[in-house]
Amino acid sequence: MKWQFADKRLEKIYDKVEKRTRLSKEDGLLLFETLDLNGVGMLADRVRQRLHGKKAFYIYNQHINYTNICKNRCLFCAYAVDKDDSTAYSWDIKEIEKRIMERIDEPVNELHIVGGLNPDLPFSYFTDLLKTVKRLRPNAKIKAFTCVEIDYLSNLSGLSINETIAVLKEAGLDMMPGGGAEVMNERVRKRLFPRKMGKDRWLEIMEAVHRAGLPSNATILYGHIETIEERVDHLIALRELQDKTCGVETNKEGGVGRNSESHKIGGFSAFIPLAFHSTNTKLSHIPPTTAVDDLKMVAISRLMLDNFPHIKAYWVMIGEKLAQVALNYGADDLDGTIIEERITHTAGAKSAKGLTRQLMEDIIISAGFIPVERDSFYGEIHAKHL
Ligand code: V47
Ligand code: SF4
Repeated sequence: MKWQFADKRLEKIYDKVEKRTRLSKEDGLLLFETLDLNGVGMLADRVRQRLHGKKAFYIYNQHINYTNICKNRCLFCAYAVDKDDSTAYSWDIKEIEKRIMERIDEPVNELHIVGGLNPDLPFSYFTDLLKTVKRLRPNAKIKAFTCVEIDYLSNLSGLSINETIAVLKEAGLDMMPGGGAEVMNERVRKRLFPRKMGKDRWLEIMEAVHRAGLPSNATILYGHIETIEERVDHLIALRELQDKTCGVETNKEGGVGRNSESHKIGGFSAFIPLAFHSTNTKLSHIPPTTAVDDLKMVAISRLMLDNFPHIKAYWVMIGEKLAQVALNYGADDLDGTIIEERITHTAGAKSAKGLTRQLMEDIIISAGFIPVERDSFYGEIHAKHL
């Protein structure tokens, strides 16, 4: 029986989804405007089930936020401070080594490493950091540095973007996280992150990263001053870049749920909507996102990003409970077990600091899905069949 939409306008999107026709900007706007949340969720779930069936992925990972000193001082960021702030820190290589060794007996598969732009750190710090982590954790993958850090490191070293990526890759960089794009729009950038790069530069660096054979993720920071149209434009810009690098051989070892093949779907692996948390920021008057907005953002990302293999429900930002529900609204990945996430928790996130593997699997199983522990390239490590 065909789904009965509360908002009949969604029927034309249903037809497109069934025929695998790409959704337009107008479709994206309608999906945000409609109050028929379950209708939007059902559409996203059809795509999600087509791609991944009942599988829900997660990774055993560790976050390393090496410094909170940052010269950019974006208005939405609670994490960054000035050098002379009482909470300022910058971990030297010995400290990084200590943090890795503290958890060396755990089966960590991925190190997620990002930090502020701290002018006191020389370029050699970053290559030493990668080499040290690789030496201590040779079997784990290193997902590190946003486009903002790559741009900064290129300026710091005097190397071109391509040369910078090559040097970092040689030192151990395996893939890049999705941060730094925020909302790719000049109006929003000028008001919230004027010192940070704009859309064209972010896309240019991501393209270079993909062409160098490194996969990456992409994100959107939503729930502040951005309009619905700006969200849709952001998604379409990412979709276009993914189309553009389709055919470029990014060496994803495991590929998208496959083994030992390079894949041909473009360099983005996963898209992660990041819900804005305003506590301790210069935008503390902005209320938290609602559950409806969080679920719609996940579902519409799944529908608009037809060339992205994975959509993450980032439990750190939307909480474990809503992330569980999001598995029915288009998400197929809950990110990681994570210990010591700092960026969102400094901005008031109430979610746990980390999840055990057992808790992660319980969350997935009780939502009716099959937990699949994965590596950074979505190679399956362990699937718990029900
Ligand atoms: O770019 C900063 C965001 C991002 C706040 O690729 C905030 O797997 C909410 O990119 N409220 C960094 N968000 C985090 C990131 C990420 C996270 C998880 C997984 C992956 C991945 C990437 O955090 C920044 C910015 O958009 N952010 N401040 C805040 N107050
Ligand atoms: Fe610095 Fe990143 Fe925070 Fe902006 S979001 S102030 S670049 S750490």
